[in-house]
Amino acid sequence: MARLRIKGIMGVVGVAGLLFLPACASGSGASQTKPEASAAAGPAQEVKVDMGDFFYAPNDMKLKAGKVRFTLTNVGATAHRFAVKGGGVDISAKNVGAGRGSVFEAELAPGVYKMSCTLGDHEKRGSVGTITVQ
Ligand SMILES: [Cu+2]
Repeated sequence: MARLRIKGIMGVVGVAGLLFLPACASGSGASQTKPEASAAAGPAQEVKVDMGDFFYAPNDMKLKAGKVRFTLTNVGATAHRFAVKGGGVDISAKNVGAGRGSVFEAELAPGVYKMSCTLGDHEKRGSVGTITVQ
């Protein structure tokens, strides 16, 4: 019985230690942030976009200014592309084949952007949407 009780206390201490260590580490890391790293202050926003024939889902998104990581999934039967245009920004991910995925990162300032597939006439057929960054 005595041994069991000691083990129980040790277990609690062990868990508390595990919880405390990561919190402490992240706190000191933030205070030591270098100027070059501050551009990516905080984690990138994660956005998932399904690209289909011919649509984007979602096709109207609202994001916060800063780094955005678009996780693209081509749910269509033909290749698609993800391009972001507006406010001096004109960037594009590489073509994503049917059934494939891709990750595309962009640094976006406040403004309204058009996201579209610039392959063929896909935009006209519906592969287009709006990104509003605040
Ligand atoms: Cu397309």
